[in-house]
Amino acid sequence: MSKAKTTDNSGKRKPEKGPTPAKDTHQAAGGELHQVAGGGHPALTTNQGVAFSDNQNSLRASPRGPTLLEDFILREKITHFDHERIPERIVHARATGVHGFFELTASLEQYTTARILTGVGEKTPVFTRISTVAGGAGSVDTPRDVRGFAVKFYTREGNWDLVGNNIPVFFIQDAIKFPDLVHAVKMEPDRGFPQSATAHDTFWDFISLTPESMHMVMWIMSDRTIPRSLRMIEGFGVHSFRLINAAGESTFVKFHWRPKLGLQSTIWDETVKISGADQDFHRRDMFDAIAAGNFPEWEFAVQLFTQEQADSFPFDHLDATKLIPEELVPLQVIGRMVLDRWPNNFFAETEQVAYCPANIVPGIDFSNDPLLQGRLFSYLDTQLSRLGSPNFHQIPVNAPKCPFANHQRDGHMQMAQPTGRVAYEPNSLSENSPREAPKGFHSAAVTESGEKGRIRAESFADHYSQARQFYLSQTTYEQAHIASALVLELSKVEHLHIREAMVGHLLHIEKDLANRVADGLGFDAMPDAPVAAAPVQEMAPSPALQIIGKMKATLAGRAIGILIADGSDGAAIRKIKKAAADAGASVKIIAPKVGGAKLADGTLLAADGQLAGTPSVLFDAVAVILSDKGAKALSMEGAAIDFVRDAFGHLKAIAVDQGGQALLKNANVGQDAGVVDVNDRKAFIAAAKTRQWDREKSIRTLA
Ligand code: HDE
Repeated sequence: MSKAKTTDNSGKRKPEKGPTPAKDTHQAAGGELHQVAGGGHPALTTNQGVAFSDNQNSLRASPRGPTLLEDFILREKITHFDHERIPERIVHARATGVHGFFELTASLEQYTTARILTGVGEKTPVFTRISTVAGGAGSVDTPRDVRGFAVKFYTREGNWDLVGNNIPVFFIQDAIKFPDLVHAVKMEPDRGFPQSATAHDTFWDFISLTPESMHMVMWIMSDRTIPRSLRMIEGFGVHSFRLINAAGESTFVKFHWRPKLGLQSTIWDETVKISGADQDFHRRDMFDAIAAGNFPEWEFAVQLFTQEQADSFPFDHLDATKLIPEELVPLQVIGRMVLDRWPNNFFAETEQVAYCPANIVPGIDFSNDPLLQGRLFSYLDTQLSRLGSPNFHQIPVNAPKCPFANHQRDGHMQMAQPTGRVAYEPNSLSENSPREAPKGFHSAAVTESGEKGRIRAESFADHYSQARQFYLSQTTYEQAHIASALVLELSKVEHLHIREAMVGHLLHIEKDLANRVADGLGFDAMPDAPVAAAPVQEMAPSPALQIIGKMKATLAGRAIGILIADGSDGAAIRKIKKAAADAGASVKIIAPKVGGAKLADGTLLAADGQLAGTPSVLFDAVAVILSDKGAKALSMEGAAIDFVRDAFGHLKAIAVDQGGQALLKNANVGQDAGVVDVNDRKAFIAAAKTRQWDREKSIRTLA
C-alpha cells in the first residue's frame, strides 16, 4: 500500500492546516539552533543541547546484549517522559481552553475605577477555560455535569480571574462543605466508578441530606448540564462581588456571559450516544469552529444593585444557592468576549493555567458570600500542589501582561533573575525598587459587626423557594426533561431510602414534580416531606431561566449531515448543501465508505465521514438522499437505520427524497412537520433551526 500523501519519507506527518497560528517551535525558549539535521530540520538534541545521531536505538553492549546505563540520551528521554504528568485538578480536570479578547462597550465609570470596566473600546486579552467538573482529564466531554466557565483577563492593572460556571447558583452555602460535596459526586472510593456521573448513591445520599442544594439540583437535572456546544452555554460569576468607584463607594454586582449563538442543549438519549460516538465532541466543536473562523462570542453583562435593594430581596444575595432574577434586577450588557485563538500547546496553556477567584484588580472587591470567601483560599493552595512551585505565575499563560514587581524571591523553578542588593521594603539602598502605589488595590470600607461563631445566617434558611421558581419558569417540555432526569438518576441509586428522601424534598418544590418522579420510580406511596427550615415563598416565574426561550432560530454554529450512497442524486445534494451553508450551517457528507459514493451522474463525491463512525447525533439536522438501490442497501445497514431513527428520536429536522423516505419507512420512522421533502429547502432550513418538541410525546415516555 502506498504511503499517505501527508507522510514524507521520514514517516513524519507534514503540518496540516489548522487553527494553530504559531510556527512549530521545538527549541528551548531563547535557545539558538546551532545544528541542522539536513532537509531544513533542526537537529534533535538533549536538553543540554547535545545533538544526537540515533533516536531509534538505545546504547547496547552488543547488538543483542544488555542496554548500558551510560546511555544518557535514553535516560534523559525516559526520565522526562516519566514526569510528563502533573497532578490533575481535583475538580474541573477535563477542559477546553481558548485565547481571545474582551472589549468593553459601555463604561461603568460611575461604579468602579477598574480600567477593564471603564475603558470603552479597549481590547483586553483573555484566556478562557470551559470544563466539566466531576470527571478526570481523560473523561468524555458530554456527561450530565455543570460546566466551569473560567476567564482570565490580562488587564493593564493586573490579572482578573472570573472563575464561574454555566449555572448561576451552587450546591452549598459554605465552603467547608465543598470537600464533602466533591467526594460524594466523584467515583465511589471502594469501586472506582462512576467516572463522571451524578447518577449514583453517594451523590444523591449527600444531596438528599443537604436541602440547600435543591435549587442547584433543579438546574443540574435540566438540560443545562447537557449542552449542545460550549459555544452555546451561558456563564455566571455566581457570587455577588463589589465595584468601588473613585469616591470609595461600593455597589454590588453579579457577572453574566450570554452566548451570541443562543442557548442550546441536547436530548439525554442523544448525549449518551454522543459520548460513544465522539468523546471529544465539545473540544472538537470548539477547535473546528475556531479553525473555520467562526469565533465564539459572548455578551458580558452585569446586574448592579445597592445594599438597600439587597435588603429588600426576599432572599439573601450572599447565599450562593440563590440567584437574582433578571426581572428583579435587569442585565446591562457592557461588553463582549470573542475567542479566536486555539492554544499552541494544550499542556502549556490549558493544563497549566491557574485561575484564582482572589485575582481581582483595583475597583473590584469581594462580597461576604461564605462560599466565595472559602474559594479565595482554595485556588492558590491547589495551584501550589498542582504546579509545584510558588513561581507558577511566571508560566506564560499565567503571567500578567502588565509590568509586575515585588520583593518575593527564589523558590522552585525561579525563572526571573532579579538584580541588585535589595529584596525588602522599605529600603534606602535602591532608588528604583518597587514601592506601594497609593492608587493600588483598596478593599471596600465595610463595617462588620455581630457575634463570632460557626453560624449559618437565618437569611440562608430558605432552600426551596427558588427551586420552585426555577421549575415553574420552564416550558412544559423542559419540566418533563427535569422530571425524567430525576427518575433516571434516582433509578440508578440502589438505596430506597435515598430515593424516598429525594422525592420528599420535591414535595416542597412542586407537588406535580414529586408525583411524576414518584410514579416514574414506581413508588406505592408518597414519602413524607422533610421539615422545611423556612416557609416556601411563591415567586414570580422568570422566563429568563428557560433554555428553549433562549434558543436562537439560526443555523450559525450548527451542523447538518447529508447521508448519501452510490446512486444518490448529485443535484439534490448540491442544492441542500448550498441552502444549509447559506443559512450558516457547517455541512458534512456521510457515506458508507469514506472514499465517497458514486452519484447517479457517475461522479464520485468524497465523504467527510464514514457512516458507522458518523452517526446523526453529531448533527443538528440531517438530509437523506438515496437512490432506490441505495435505500435498499442501507435498509440492511444498522448504522443507517440508527442514523434516521436517532435523528427522529432526537427531534431533528429530516429532509428526504424518495430513497430517503424509503429508508425512513424501513426504519419505522414516522412522519411529521419536521420530516420534509428535500426540494422544500425553505421548510427544511426553518425546521432545522429548532427542535421538533411536539414530536417527543409520540416517541418517548417522559416522567
Ligand atoms: Fe471551584 N475549584 N471551588 N468553584 N472551580 C477549582 O481550583 C473550590 C466553586 C470553578 O479552569 C479548583 O485550579 C472550592 C464555585 C471552576 O482551572 C479548586 C469551592 C464555582 C474551576 C476549587 C469551589 C467554581 C474550579 C480545582 C467551594 C463557580 C476550574 C482546580 C467554596 C462560581 C478552573 C483549581 C480552571 C476549580 C475549589 C466552588 C468554579 C480545588 C473550595 C461556586 C470554573 O481550588
